[in-house]
Amino acid sequence: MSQPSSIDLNALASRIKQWGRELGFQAIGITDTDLSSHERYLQRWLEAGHHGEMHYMAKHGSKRTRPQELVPGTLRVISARMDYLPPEVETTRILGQPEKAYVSRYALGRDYHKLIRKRLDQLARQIEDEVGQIGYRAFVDSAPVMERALAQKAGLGWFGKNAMLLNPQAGSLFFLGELYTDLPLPVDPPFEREHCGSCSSCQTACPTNAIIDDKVIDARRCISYLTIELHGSIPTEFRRAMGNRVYGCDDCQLFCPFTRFTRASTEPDFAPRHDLDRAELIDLFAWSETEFLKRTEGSPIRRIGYERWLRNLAIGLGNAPWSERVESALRARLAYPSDLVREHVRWALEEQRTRREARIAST
Ligand code: B12
Ligand code: SF4
Ligand code: SF4
Repeated sequence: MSQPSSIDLNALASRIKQWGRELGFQAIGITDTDLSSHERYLQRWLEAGHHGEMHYMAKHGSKRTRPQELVPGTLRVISARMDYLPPEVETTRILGQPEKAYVSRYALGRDYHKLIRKRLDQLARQIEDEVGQIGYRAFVDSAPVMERALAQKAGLGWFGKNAMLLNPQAGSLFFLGELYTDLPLPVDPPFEREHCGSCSSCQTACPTNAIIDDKVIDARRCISYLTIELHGSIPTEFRRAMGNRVYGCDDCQLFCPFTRFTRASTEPDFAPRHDLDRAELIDLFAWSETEFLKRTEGSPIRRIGYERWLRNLAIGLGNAPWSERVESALRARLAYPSDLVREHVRWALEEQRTRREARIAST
């Protein structure tokens, strides 16, 4: 850092928040780097194996909870929130239409990582225009950073029982991103008040009972993990409960009373592409690999690859109401050259067969 010593850091902090809003962030907070109280929660979670196959969660040791070990010289973290729910997109109604695919509402449009990192870099450059060169690094999601803990400390919201960071005026359908910086900015007060009270709607709503304690998710049970992070076979015990959720899951947010305060995002990048907010399972299952690659270009969905896409959709179709069309779409994939896909297709056909027989028996 090589800034003049005469900078008014209080005025700069206010301007950073103003610039942040102009760049499309809905909230900006500033905090220090002390995450010692969160270290033990993370440790406990890892020791219990709740991270499943996400080895990257354990790999970086204390770098995750000690920002200065990740980026030497870091003094402050500027935490930023960006809302993502596009306007006029259905949520729970699609969950109630089992022939449709439910794709997590954060994943309907273009990937958020690049967009948010770019905006954070722009924010850093605006700061540099004002004060000269600073040390900084922008993060969003993928780095060993405790994003929710930093956001809570920076005053952006509280940890709900569903482990999400919630804001009383905006719910939780937002992304978080950070700028680590060596600027000694004044810090904001942490968000101390917890608004959950006696509510436990998220725990009741979770289809797979993944919220095993207040603020604690066993990722191995979470549909988000099962559909996005897990590489192999999805344990059969969760398949029926997954319903039509084929990429991520939003239930613990959709059934949260604070979600009604969600503000729609007008970011064009988050607008749904290829009707992913309302597509039929059967139509997505018919995509060829080339179509999948083309249609998910620039989308977060692409990272799971075609095989896992078919795996997830096969479960959705197994849970769909019986129909000749669904059965024949599944049968057409019985010879697909992947054990993983074939195994899920066989399971789905068995579910469809049971439903067909029950239908015949009742007529
Ligand atoms: C690993 C991960 C996952 C895993 C594990 C989830 C989990 N709960 O850890 C899986 C794949 C399941 C997942 C799912 C989702 N994720 Co995710 N995920 C992450 C990631 C990469 C790390 C999270 C982490 O550190 N987990 C470890 C645990 C121990 O930390 P934690 O859950 O935050 O838990 C804290 C609290 O439990 C707290 N705590 C525990 N007890 C107590 C007690 C008290 C008194 C207090 C104060 C605190 C406290 O301490 C813990 C440590 O700080 C972050 C990005 C990042 N780098 O931070 C995104 C992130 C958390 N995910 C995000 C999103 C959007 C999702 C999904 C909604 C996606 C979807 N629709 O499918 C779901 C939601 C699931 C849920 N209810 O958490 C957003 C959350 C935004 C927000 N508003 O909170 C993040 C921040 C990414 C981003 N940049 O926007 N995710
Ligand atoms: S994302 Fe879905 S499966 Fe995961 S904890 Fe929330 S409701 Fe449960
Ligand atoms: S559903 Fe209720 S308990 Fe869960 S996070 Fe929302 S307010 Fe808190």
